[in-house]
Amino acid sequence: MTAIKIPPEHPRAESLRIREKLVEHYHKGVVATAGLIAHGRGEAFDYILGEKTTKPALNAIKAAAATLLTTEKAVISVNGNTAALVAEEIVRLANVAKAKIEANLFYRSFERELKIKELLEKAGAREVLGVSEDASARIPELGSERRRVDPRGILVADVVLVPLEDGDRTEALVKMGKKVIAIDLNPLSRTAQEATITIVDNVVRATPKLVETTGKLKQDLKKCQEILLNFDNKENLAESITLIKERLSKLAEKGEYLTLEDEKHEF
Ligand code: PTJ
Repeated sequence: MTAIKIPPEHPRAESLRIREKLVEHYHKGVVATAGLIAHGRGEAFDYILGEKTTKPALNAIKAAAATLLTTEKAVISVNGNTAALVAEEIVRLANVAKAKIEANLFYRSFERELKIKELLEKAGAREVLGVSEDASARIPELGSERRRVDPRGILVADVVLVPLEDGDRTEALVKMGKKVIAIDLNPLSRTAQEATITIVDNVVRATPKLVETTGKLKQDLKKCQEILLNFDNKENLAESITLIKERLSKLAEKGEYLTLEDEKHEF
């Protein structure tokens, strides 16, 4: 499979580059077939959101960073799409937040687990939990393959970061008393609605921002507590949905095609 050459001046160059990365990792066996479909769904929401990190997303990123820094056992759950798009940022986040990394797949196969582990190790990860028989524990009341977790990782975590997740596991993890930080472009998804903190943003933009914010807040635990005291996930999600509504109304009022590039909206 030959990768296409994306002209840098193409108005959708960045979006095409992300697609190509996923397709490339699909052919390498990292991304599940359904991962390509999931990305398309994400792209649609991203387009509507203006392909920018919005104010509510930034607030959620701050709350996520504060949570990672004020909890004892943080675990970053990595699936195929996340590994393909942001492996290096995941490793940086794990280092700055002192979090563990665990592979956890919906479409689980030993081959994919291994490929994701290799990819993360190549990006600098010292340890990747949850591979093969290491995933020997089970999340109660969960039917999917995501129920299989590492007893040193997700099972005993007090906070789990779940980029691009399905709703069932988020619900199950919350039921187990864990805090769940979701990164999901769809503010209406069950994951978004059930998580403790929902970052409605593209994992490609949100993860580096989360690394940066965690680094900045690291020395200021008082500030972390203040951020958490003032954060309400339901209110923040409602703000994301309102932004979508307002943006669509604005575009409809203009009555003409408006590209993301020439739009001057303030988030
Ligand atoms: O690698 P596996 O086997 O664990 O499978 C991973 C997928 C993503 C296929 C699996 O978890 C799945 O089927 O997920 P869903 O139920 O399709 O949900 C994915 C969610 O992520 C949807 O709400 C999408 O809108 C959202 N999404 C897709 N791409 C991005 C995204 N959110 C943030 N950034 C993205 N790039």
